[in-house]
Amino acid sequence: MGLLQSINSPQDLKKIPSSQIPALAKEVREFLIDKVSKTGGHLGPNLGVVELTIAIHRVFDSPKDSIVWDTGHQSYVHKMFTGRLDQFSELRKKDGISGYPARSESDHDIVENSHASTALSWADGIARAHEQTGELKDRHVVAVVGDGSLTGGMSWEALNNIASQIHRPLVIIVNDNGRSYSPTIGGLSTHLAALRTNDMYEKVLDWGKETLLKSPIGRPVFEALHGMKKGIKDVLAPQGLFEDLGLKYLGPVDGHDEDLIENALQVAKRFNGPVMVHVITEKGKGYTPAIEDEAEKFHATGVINPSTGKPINSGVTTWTSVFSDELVAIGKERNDIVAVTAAMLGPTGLDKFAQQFPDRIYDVGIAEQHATTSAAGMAFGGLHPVVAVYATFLNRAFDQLLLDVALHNAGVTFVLDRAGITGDDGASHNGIWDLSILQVVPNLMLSAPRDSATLRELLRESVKVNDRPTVLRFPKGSIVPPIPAIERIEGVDVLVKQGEEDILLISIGAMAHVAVDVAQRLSDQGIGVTVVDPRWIKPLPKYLAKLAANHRLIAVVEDNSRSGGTATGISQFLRDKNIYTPQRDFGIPEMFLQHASRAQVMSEIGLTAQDISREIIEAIARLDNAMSEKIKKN
Ligand SMILES: Cc1ncc(C[n+]2csc(CCOP(=O)(O)OP(=O)(O)O)c2C)c(N)n1
Repeated sequence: MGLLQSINSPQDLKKIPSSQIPALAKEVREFLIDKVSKTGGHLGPNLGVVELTIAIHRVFDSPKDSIVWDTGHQSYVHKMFTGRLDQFSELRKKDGISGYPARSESDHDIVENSHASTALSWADGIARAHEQTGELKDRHVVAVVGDGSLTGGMSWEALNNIASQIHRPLVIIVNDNGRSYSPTIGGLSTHLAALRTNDMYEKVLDWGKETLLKSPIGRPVFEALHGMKKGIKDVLAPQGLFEDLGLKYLGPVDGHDEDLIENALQVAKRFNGPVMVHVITEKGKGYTPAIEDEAEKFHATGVINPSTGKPINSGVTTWTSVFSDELVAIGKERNDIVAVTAAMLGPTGLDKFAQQFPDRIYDVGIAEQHATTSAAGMAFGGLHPVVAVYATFLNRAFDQLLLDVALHNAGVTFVLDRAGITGDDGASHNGIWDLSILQVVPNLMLSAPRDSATLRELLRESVKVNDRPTVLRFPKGSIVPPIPAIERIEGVDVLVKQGEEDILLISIGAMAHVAVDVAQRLSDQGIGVTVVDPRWIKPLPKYLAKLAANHRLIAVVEDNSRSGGTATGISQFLRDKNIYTPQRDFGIPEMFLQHASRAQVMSEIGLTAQDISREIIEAIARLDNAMSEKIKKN
């Protein structure tokens, strides 16, 4: 690892002779495979951007120049060249480096948001700021956006703005590997493919590289040729969408030929306006198991055996796989069920549905807003769409859910995977806001299954509702062992009933196993406890009010922000019924959670059975004291 170890900053990288770049790229790939196979992470995307990242840091001057990575999952190589090489053993671990750019780690990192399609807006804003402060000529702004992230609506809103300011320099690098997780879909990807597969154009590039770069005057001539490409391109491929928008288009450039990319970026850097450099890369480049993985090219992986690419912990049943199988079963019974994904067919478990019903699956690209409103249209047309997204990405589509789906009483089922604390992907990947934002949506029905049986059951109940939206949320990872109810009363599952009616523990979804553990600890202390799972948490079952009135203290346990979540909904529901039983809310404090394992985060914020039972015991002791004081006074 000689070359790589010698690089602590972009300045060091600039000193490496061009002839040694292929050897450096090889070292980077070996390093990535070695480290990411042990920690898990976005291996495929990073293997694809090795030469691109090298070229960016050799041509531009970060952090004076701003480099904005869209989504940020492909920033590992950037981290390696900006002083964090020795921290990769702790990638995505508590107190280790994040899997995304992080301002706390480096001045070279700008955008921490792991939600896609924001880079162009960020870059536009930074360039506007440079213009205001008079730094536009000295400080370049570079946005790196994947062809997948380019399908998101925000990218197009930004392009519309960027293209209208032809005097404002801004370099947009489209990292086109033809894929999001799976192949990118839609008209844009067809357009990129048309640009990409222009043989004659490639030949021009090859000729440029082979002949011109070898001669002493070759480089300037070659760069001029790049500048001329528009003309060539227009002749060969008249569908110049980006040029029609007003952007200078450069490319396509072979994204694994560092020399060529450097050249294109030099031209782009000197161009005095917005310019798009179209770079063609291969996801998983240099790693056979990734190349052979037709489904996702190792987009994101867990811990794997580096030589085979096989997962170390395989074969567990996940919440996702239970949903996946049940939806296929439902699909066989009902032709009106269709499924919608925003570029996440495999991760949401819709791949099985797609295989079984290829005509009833819609991959809309990274377009959660469009997915939601389009689903409203499908419901209007007589279908029952099931929109499967990660809980955190539903944030994007709140307005569409509120006003296109709920206002129109559309029978759409949203399935929110990765709800609650997801842990190692850091702040923006946690699904801890859905129960709060959904509380305010009129007509909406919301449920949270606690195990596989309730997941299947609630999914079936959800898709039966055709006159309003239903939402089902469950967490990441392997499913918990079954937690059977002792009885179901008026829709409420009673999970534990021990001793007097002291504590009513209302457990939301997958927190049931924690609630049952808390109950055991309380009853060990002689405190009576009833644990219930309301199953439907919006609207709340009326029977909950009856139970609340009969207990001395209510405790709500949920895997969501404490602000505005289910606990807030429950206390309002009870007050409206004139029930004033004291209530304690256990959930996630209103904060952004740093990356760590789920268990570490839970323990840090006090969402463990031990913490919760201790607080309940203290609360009931205080109530008892207050009561005995009152008795004494009388
Ligand atoms: C709003 C949003 N939806 C979904 C995702 C999940 N996601 C992460 S990366 C990715 C694919 C990105 O594709 P692309 O931009 O082409 O980058 P590549 O991984 O191919 O380099 C998706 C869908 C996300 N990060 N943000």
